[in-house]
Amino acid sequence: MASNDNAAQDGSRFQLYGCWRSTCTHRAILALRFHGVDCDYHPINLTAREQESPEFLAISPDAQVPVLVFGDNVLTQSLAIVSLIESLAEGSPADLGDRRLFPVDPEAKARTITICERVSSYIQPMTLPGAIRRSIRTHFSDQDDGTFDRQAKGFIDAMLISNLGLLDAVFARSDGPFALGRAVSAADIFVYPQLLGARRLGLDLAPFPHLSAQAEAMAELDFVRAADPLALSDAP
Ligand SMILES: N[C@@H](CCC(=O)N[C@@H](CS)C(=O)NCC(=O)O)C(=O)O
Repeated sequence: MASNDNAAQDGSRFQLYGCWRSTCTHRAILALRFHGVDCDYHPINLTAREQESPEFLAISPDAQVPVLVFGDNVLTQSLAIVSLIESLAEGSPADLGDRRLFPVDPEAKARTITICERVSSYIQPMTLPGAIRRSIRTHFSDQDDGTFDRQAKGFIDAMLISNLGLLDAVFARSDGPFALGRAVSAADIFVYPQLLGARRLGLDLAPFPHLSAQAEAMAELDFVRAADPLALSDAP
């Protein structure tokens, strides 16, 4: 596991284990950049199954990224990581004001988490053909004539299209390019990496005009540029 060392600016020290093509890692980096926090980035090569190596399993037995280590704490699950980053920023001397990923208003906060959940539960798992293919094959199939891969791709595309359609309808009700309007929230940092991932899978986003507008608006923001996964040390 290689390491890319950057000193934390606020005196904290975060170790982030991730992978350039992991949308969940991208969420964590977006949250760190949003709050202007740096980290030491440790790339885990998912293609080489480095997440299953004894060294990585000793850090996190979940065999998944992202993993955020700070002090004695080892955190998995990007929603928990994003929430922790915001809570720690809240505790720092600077007043967050409106610059929050999770709105203070309870109803807006719940809507934010609803969108994060749709991405986490119904979309992101579908964009991991490697993990899905491996586990379905292990349990149900020993065929390798290409039928399985064609069926898996059809299933993945159908799930993606229906869930992106549901999200597009949510964004259609917003009065700005972002999920909740003109200010970025955690919902946006969950949705944006998925849109990049869907494009990588060859999916046309044109049928989702509100999501396309969000992707364009996000790409213009400084903190999003600073979190570009293609700038990570393990990116191709
Ligand atoms: N719900 C978890 C999902 C984590 C996850 O699925 N990570 C992927 C990369 S995005 C992974 O590590 N996959 C390992 C594999 O493909 O074996 C989160 O939000 O952090």
